[in-house]
Amino acid sequence: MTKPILYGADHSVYVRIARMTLEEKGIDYELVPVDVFAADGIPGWYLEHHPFGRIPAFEHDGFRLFETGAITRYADEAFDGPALQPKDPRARARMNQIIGMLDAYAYRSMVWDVAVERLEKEAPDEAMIASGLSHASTALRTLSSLKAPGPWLLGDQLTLADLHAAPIIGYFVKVAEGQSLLARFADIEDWYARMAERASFAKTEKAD
Ligand SMILES: N[C@@H](CCC(=O)N[C@@H](CS)C(=O)NCC(=O)O)C(=O)O
Repeated sequence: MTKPILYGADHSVYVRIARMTLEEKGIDYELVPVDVFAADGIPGWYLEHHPFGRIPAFEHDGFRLFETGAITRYADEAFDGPALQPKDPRARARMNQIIGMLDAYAYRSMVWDVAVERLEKEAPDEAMIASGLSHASTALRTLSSLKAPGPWLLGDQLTLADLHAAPIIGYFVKVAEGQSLLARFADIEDWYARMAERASFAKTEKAD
């Protein structure tokens, strides 16, 4: 089998989720840079990999995928390495619930409405940041209520839910408001500190 290819940029939260998964599995892969925010638009060739022009996209022996959740589940199931999904149906459903919740309700509010707005805008939209923080608070409270006892979100097994959540929260805590909100959820703050110590997290950290 040939080395899988991941298309994307190292600043992207979703690319980082896929990269952390590949790192945790011990899969050797190639990261092919794609700039979806390029001044002259998304490269035409890339739309054949991802018709919506988002990152990441993935390719393995001619098999192409987009959508991070599909990529990470494939990487877990098609390659050797530690299993990143629980076998128990209820634990697996909980993992999938957390991933779905993060995609639907946490990513936009934490990353775009709060962190990007605060970091990148000359005149940040304070109403957008306040609304983002309110959604982020609900997401963190829910994550805390869904978290199983133990070091990781599902308990003793590190799963795709941990690898999905860490890059989103990692972006959120780039700003002071993110850090203070996270500090109100001690179990999630402790979990995040454990995630931040993992080699897969350090290796995929974008140098500013
Ligand atoms: N549903 C997609 C979301 C991917 C996504 O939104 N990626 C961001 C980067 S973190 C992106 O490509 N943004 C470009 C844009 O919004 O135009 C997935 O799961 O892969």
